[in-house]
Amino acid sequence: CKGINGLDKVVLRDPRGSTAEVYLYGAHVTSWKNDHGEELLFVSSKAIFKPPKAIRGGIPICFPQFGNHGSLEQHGFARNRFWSIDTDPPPFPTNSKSFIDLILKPSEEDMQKWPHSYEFRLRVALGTGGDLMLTSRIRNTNADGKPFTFTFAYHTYFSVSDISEVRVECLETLDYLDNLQNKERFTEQGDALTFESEVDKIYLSTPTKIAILDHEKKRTFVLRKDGLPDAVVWNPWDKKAKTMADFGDDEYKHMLCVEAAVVEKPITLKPGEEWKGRLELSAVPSSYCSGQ
Ligand code: TA6
Repeated sequence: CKGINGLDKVVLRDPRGSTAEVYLYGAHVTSWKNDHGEELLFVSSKAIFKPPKAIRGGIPICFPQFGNHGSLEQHGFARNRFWSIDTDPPPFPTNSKSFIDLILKPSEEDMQKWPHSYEFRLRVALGTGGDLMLTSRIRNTNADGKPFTFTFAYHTYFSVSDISEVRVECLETLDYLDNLQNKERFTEQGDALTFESEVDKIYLSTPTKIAILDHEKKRTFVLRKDGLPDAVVWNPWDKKAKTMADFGDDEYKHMLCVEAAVVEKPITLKPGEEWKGRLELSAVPSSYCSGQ
């Protein structure tokens, strides 16, 4: 169906009532609601749904480059391209009742910037418990025998009631690169992460499960990931928020990015090889012990 500015989008509905919406532009998930109809992702009220600008919020797909770690535009070009619905995907079993398969192949223009051919298949699926599952399958289809190397992130914006009441668990004691200090490497001290200023850290070799506790909403987001060893934690806070035209001055209080990613050790694929990166998001009552 048609979304904002007439952009095509797909709406997924689970029989229990949870929903998700994904725009073909950027294969960009912009909404994930639980079975009470509560929106769990953050999208800025000033988001610009107009190519070639990336939509501010939801789950931007960062490929073939995360951040400015390379020669391409920030976060690569996949989030700024029109994807197609993959009507004939290779067999890929799922127990989801509601999912969509999208595919991106390089345009001539993209081949100028990144001279490789690939098939990037993204499956967005709603699980029976209202979980949101994203699976990326990226295959090198270079005819010239050339391998290629990429970095990647699901740049997920979570909706939170008050950033100063949010904790992130499972990243304690890990090393991270601090984007605010020249990407220098540090070690996280002891306790769960809390937020009182701008943060932009790439945690390295993180566990497969990360928990985001929203105290006020009595809700815990749980990220489960596979093939995505790193996790980026970002909140622009007040000063940086004011510099972003597509982001409200106060919106930093109601969002947190925790991004399942591959940054420290880029992926190299030979022709014919395929990489898979899976992210499963769930939102559970906060009595949930994130240690489970
Ligand atoms: O994921 C954190 C980050 O790399 C920050 O440095 C900040 O630039 C953010 O992504 C947003 O990037 P964007 O290009 O979407 O404005």
